[in-house]
Amino acid sequence: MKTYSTQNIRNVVLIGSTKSGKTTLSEAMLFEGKVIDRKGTVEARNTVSDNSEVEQLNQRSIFSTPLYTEFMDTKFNIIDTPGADDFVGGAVSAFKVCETGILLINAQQGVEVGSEIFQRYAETYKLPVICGVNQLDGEKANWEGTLDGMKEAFGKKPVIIQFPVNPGVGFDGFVDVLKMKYYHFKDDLGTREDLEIPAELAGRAEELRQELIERAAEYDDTLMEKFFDSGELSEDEIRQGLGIGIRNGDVMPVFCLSGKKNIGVKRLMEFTIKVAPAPSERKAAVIGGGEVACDAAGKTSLFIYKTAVEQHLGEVAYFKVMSGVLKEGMDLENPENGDKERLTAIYAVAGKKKEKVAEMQAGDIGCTVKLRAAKTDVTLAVPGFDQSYEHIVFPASKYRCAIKAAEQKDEEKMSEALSKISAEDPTIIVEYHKEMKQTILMAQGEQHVNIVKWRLKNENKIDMETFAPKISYRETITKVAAADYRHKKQSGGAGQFGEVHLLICPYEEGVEAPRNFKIGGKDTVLNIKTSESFDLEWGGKLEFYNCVVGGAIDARFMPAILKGIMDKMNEGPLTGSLARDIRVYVYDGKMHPVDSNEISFVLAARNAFKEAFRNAGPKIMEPIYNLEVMTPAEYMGACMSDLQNRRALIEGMGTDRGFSTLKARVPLAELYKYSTTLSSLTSGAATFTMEFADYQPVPADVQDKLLKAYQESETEE
Ligand SMILES: Nc1nc2c(ncn2[C@@H]2O[C@H](COP(=O)(O)OP(=O)(O)O)[C@@H](O)[C@H]2O)c(=O)[nH]1
Ligand SMILES: [Mg+2]
Repeated sequence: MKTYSTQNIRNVVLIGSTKSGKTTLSEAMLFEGKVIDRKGTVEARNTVSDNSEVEQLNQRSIFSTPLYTEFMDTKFNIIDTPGADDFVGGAVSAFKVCETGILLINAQQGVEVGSEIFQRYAETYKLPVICGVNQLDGEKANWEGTLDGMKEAFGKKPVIIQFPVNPGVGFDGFVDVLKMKYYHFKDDLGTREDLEIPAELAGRAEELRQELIERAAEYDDTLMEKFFDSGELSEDEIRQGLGIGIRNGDVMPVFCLSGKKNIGVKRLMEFTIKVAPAPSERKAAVIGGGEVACDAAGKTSLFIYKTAVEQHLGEVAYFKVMSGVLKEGMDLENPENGDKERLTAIYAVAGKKKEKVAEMQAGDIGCTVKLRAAKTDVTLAVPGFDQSYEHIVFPASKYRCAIKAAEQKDEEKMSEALSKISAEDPTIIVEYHKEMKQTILMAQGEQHVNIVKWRLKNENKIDMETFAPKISYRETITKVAAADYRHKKQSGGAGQFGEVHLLICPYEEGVEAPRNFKIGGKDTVLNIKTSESFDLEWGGKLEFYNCVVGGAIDARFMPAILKGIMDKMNEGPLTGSLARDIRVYVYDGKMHPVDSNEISFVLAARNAFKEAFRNAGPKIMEPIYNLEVMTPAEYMGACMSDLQNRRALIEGMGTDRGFSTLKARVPLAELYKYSTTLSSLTSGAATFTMEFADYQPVPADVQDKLLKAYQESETEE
């Protein structure tokens, strides 16, 4: 393969709902560019793109796949992405290295949830979008219906460049109102005749051309003037105007396609090459501010956007050359940590097919193998470059579950396999939760987790079990209570003796420690001699006051008393959860001249604290999350009543980009598998985000249940 210059490279990412035909279209693009001489099909499991075993057996795209084709003297890099929201990580990392998105809409289905979700992502990540209405050859193809849906979902953005002739099984061509031609297809191999527009379609074509010109004029003053003066714009001027609109995200040009029958594929690529942004237009932001131009004259740098373990190759790192020229054998380093890497070989990639090349210019996408440490999201550059590209911002996890290997002996093997999976797919996060003593898997959805299970089973022979994660409850008190405890042991050798009188009350931020109490029916003023304040590791406070008078307990036993209390704070008396927000006053006690020692006071304090806690209106607190749901308006009622069953506190409703939004505070305990439920309630049309807010006491009935469950588990042990 020849070396392509930055001006002759285009990077596009294919997006759209599942089964819109992205993989089939990518195959057609490779065929048009003669990178392959026979087209595979998704059904026959022989496409270039869906080439991993897990994808072929599941008959769907799960990873993003880099491909390329050569067309009009341009290297047209394509990243095919999975359509399901659960596998969105692949698309989001592709957004980092592509300048344009091609959004496919299935004309047999109209605008689908997936189309809207991806359009929303493209907007969020500021990716210019060109739209292909695909599968126009399908039995149920509905052009007008699809267009109506697009206007509803995308507002004014869609601008028609082409309309189909004979949509449905006889689909054999389209009228292009930019070129003012009728393109007719003679076979399924994309053999095209360029014809005059037939008389019966001329009126419609004229009308759409006028609309196109008006829209193209909208984004540039000179074009607008010319349009006012002459009512016309040239083909190049239309492209120029559309180009501006596309870059601003105001225009989404609409093309006609059948990826399966190779109709419209060439025209779409031609337009993309001529009108969509070139890599050289995009500057990439670096950590700490500043930008680097995508210029072959600059210092060499690349960004790894994906890694995968592949058969016969080991770990493959997929990158974009961000600046300069990358040459085979170059020594680069990771500017973030100084790690050195040699790029012994570089390849142009079309799925499994990897073609060795000697160099790649800024803007190109390729891969390398056998890097020592660099993974997804890492910059490599020549020494002295000293800047790292901003990291990919992945959507937050929407699904959390606890996991363990079905066979204890596989535990370590599983954790190794999982760390490989999460290096390939950073939207899989595995963490050990120290407090709950559970391993937690975070992902984009239940399907995403199922694929992880599948891979462990099929690629590593490990069965992984998933279950609801334990909730990190907290315990606190609501009232004042006092308790005394004497620890005494006098059998055999040395005796043990310690007696502690203490009082506890709730801690409130910003309130001074109270001093006046009723202890045993008597008004008492506690005089704080020394006080210690602890910010607990698990959140909240413990304040510890020494109020002992008359030397009833030596100061040297105070640390032991504190330790006894901390023991119980670590394992709350109600359910064994961590306790928080408590003030403890140690105000009296007794020592024995011989038998008193530290352990005696630890035990006395532990028991006194435990008893006081039980009498102080103890409460279990649970983590509350701020939840924000985005849904089409028609599902708002269903989402709302579902949330009410989850003890949610609805905080507000609104609208955002055509969606209804709902904000609520919801206990974490009620959010297990929420993404699955929300998806089935809304046919997959809604999304949500969740974020930890604070701890709140649980309602009485929930507290009773938790207490009972804890008592049962205690007696079992
Ligand atoms: N009729 C018709 N079917 C198509 C077309 N493109 C894809 N398909 C079919 O739609 C299904 C999904 O295609 P695929 O390329 O895997 O879609 P993806 O999920 O977007 O990658 C497969 O059964 C394809 O054969 C098309 O242009 N016309
Ligand atoms: Mg696919």
